[in-house]
Amino acid sequence: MVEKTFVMIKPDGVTRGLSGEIIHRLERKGLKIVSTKMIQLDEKLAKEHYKEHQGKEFFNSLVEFITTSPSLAMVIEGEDAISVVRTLVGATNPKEAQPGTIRGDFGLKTQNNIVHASDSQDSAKREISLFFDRSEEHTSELQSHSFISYAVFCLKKKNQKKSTQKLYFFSIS
Ligand code: 3AN
Repeated sequence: MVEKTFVMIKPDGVTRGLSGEIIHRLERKGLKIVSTKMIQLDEKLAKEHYKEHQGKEFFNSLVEFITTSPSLAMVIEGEDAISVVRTLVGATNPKEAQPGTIRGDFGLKTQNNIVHASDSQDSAKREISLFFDRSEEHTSELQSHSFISYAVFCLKKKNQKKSTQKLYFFSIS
């Protein structure tokens, strides 16, 4: 099933210059970025985002860390995107995360574990609406359709100048 999930490269991932590497891994897998923004979480948004951890001993320090500098928030779309992205991200504790996963390859600390990814359909829905307005939500299908329409329009225009008309078909995965 095609799903949308919320992914956020946290302040440590952004400041260490890992955003490109992380996006590269997601895109190479076949997932699409359908919304994105750089955002510095304020305390209110951080507490809301991590509300399931309210009361835990690491909560205040987690809120402090996540609000220190900007994060890169994204909506990622694809087949079973929620579980696929969780697999690519790896275990919460980077020391235990498998090599080949983002946390397994780039992290050592549980709190500063580089990237957040929704863990269920309910959290994905909640987190996407927390960070993005409806007007900022796109779908990969629309991206492809718009691009194909534009490409066909350009080719038709080009071919109008010639006496023979050719039809080109594009396939975009
Ligand atoms: P995940 O991000 O793998 O879904 P959660 O939801 O258990 O893990 O935790 C949310 C975030 O809280 C983690 N990404 C990490 O930054 C922080 N965190 C979780 N457990 C701890 C811990 N024991 N000590 C410090 N920070 C933690």
